[in-house]
Amino acid sequence: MMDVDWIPFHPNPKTPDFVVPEGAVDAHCHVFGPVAEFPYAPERKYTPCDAGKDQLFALRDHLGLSRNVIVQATCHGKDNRAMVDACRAGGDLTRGIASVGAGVTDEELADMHDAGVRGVRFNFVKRLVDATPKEVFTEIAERIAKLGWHIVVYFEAADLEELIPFLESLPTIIVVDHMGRPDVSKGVDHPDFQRFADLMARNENIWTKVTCPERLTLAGPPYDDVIAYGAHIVERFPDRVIWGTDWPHPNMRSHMPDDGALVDYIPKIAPTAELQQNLLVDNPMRLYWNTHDETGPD
Ligand code: 0GY
Repeated sequence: MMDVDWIPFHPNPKTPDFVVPEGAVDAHCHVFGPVAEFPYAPERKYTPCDAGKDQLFALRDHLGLSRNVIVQATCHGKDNRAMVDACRAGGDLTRGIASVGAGVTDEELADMHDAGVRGVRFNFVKRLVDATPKEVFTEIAERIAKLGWHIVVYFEAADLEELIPFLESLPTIIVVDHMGRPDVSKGVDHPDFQRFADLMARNENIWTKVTCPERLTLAGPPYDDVIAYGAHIVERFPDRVIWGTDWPHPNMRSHMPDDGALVDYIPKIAPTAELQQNLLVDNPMRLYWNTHDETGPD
């Protein structure tokens, strides 16, 4: 049974007014279950509604998007079967990001690579996961670097300062979820957000997803209070930003966004055709579709 206060994804998102460029990638989305086929992990911190690959691919088509990067959701723990199954079903239109432990075997990594997995996620958000020692993450990072994979990192703004040395020690590209989750009551120029922007400025390995205005907002839709944050990052780092829906929007307890409205938000943070092409096509294609694809794992 899903959590009593769980809000299911929007049943009927609008057709976006903004027409995305040809080949646009939803570079942050998830699949949940379906539980009858892919049970949720016993250690999960929430129990969602089912949200399977067929619904995800239907949303992709409805929004005019072309490709998906499916990020392993914490409700499935380190059991990547639902994500891998979706990647295999989506074929070359789909890539994945896994969650693995130190015990993952080389064969399992190779199998995931074959399915389209191109990275792992290190999660530091305490309400979502039990803590993993940094030494374990370091060991995993060294192994996946050999596959040409990268690392997606999820943390809350308050934890960034402590995490910086660790992030800068990692051997791959790092993609930070949701701009490091800034507190949007503070303003773009606040030292907390500038700490994140400065990190990106000095370290070219650090990319970010300019995602989740619906999570960061204090004002609610249409998320005008988040625009300045995304616009700042897109303008400063046009070659290291990617975008995604975050469908089916885990743990949105305040409201459920209309995914079509999330697409309409894109030109507010990427106002020119060139920035939109970078954000939605060129950057995610470079990161997820061009590395090691011909050769497979080393
Ligand atoms: C997100 C955000 C959240 C959840 C997860 O894997 C997850 O459970 O990522 C969240 O609750 O903030 O990026 O989907």
